[in-house]
Amino acid sequence: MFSFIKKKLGWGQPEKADPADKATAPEASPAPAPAAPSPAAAPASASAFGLASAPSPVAWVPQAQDDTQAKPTDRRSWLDRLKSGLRKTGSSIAQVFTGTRIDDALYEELEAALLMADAGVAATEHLLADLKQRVKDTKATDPAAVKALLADGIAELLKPLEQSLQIGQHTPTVIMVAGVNGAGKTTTIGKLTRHLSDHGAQVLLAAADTFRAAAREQLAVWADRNRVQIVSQEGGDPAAVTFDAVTAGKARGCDVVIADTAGRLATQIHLMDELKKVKRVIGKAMDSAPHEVLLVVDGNTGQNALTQVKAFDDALGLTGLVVTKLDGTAKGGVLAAIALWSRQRGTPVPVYFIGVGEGLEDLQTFNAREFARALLE
Ligand SMILES: Nc1nc2c(ncn2[C@@H]2O[C@H](COP(=O)(O)OP(=O)(O)OP(=O)(O)O)[C@@H](O)[C@H]2O)c(=O)[nH]1
Ligand SMILES: [Mg+2]
Repeated sequence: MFSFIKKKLGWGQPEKADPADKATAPEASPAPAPAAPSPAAAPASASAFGLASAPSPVAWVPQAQDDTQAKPTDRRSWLDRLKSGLRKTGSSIAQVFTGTRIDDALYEELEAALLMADAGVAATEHLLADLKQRVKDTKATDPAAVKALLADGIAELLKPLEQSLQIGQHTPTVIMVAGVNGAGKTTTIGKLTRHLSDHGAQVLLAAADTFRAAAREQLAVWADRNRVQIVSQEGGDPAAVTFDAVTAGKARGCDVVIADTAGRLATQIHLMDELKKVKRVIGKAMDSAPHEVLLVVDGNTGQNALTQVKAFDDALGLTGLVVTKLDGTAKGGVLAAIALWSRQRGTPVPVYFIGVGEGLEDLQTFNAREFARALLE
């Protein structure tokens, strides 16, 4: 799920054996978190990361492509949910290939199906042109073969989005999380925190959504469940809370600081300015930070997801995405649109995780090939 820069002791080891815990929702955590971190809990120093001696990243959590022995069942059932989520839409790209001929009618139907699946005009045109070229090159003659070529084309387009979140290059690694209201920011942070702390990382959460009291409480619940530290202030300023959290994270030698921010629309200028200020202030608290600026997007929002990505990128310079709720009515094609936009941007904005439900195990790494297949089933 993540790549961690190898730490001298304990890191890079397989996931802790606690299958029952993983299979259930986070309520399973036995003990409550300390309200405030004690100095005694102070942790690994920055020197604990052997960057110079161990420069290669170590993947910890099962990934479909390189860790098939650990928890294959989890990954499979998750993939089934992704498939059934995408199937729900009835966008039926697969339907296009049930005939016997490859002709203009097939390409027209495919164009309509891709547009219906939220791929957008540009990515649809790109995929059609790419497919025609592949058909020509391979001299494919039946629709089933053409469908496989389309899967190749989609996987190739999506491939640059498939990257691991890197943790451990900085102490702490500071991650700022943004997105529109209800996209799944806080839930994603909770799931991520659980995975990180399960692997021995010391996490500190910044409750920078000071807009609603309930938001602070929601994050505190996740901190409790995961037994990690949290910095929050009643009615505080989001930038001030984040500054305090990063400063505390540095002083306590935390591995990761994650800042939860309030949901907002990119069109709300003053709220976007507030977010920019949070980012600036993180940089004041720690020179190289934030190391990641993640946008959480709800996969159900279709082409609007691309609009959000562009707008938040303009304001903040995104380093990664989390696409949630692909178990709902999401059509998935928007990832092709994001991939094409990423290509034009020069540097891709990777999709670190995708979410297919509310449970812990429902946040998984993005795999381009799996996703392409799921889209065409
Ligand atoms: N079905 C499904 N629900 C999800 C997923 N991710 C999050 N949710 C749900 O979406 C709802 C909103 O999630 P939050 O994490 O509170 O969203 P948020 O972006 O923090 O919301 P605000 O802070 O209000 O902007 C919750 O009910 C979550 O359980 C997912 O992948 N699938
Ligand atoms: Mg929230």
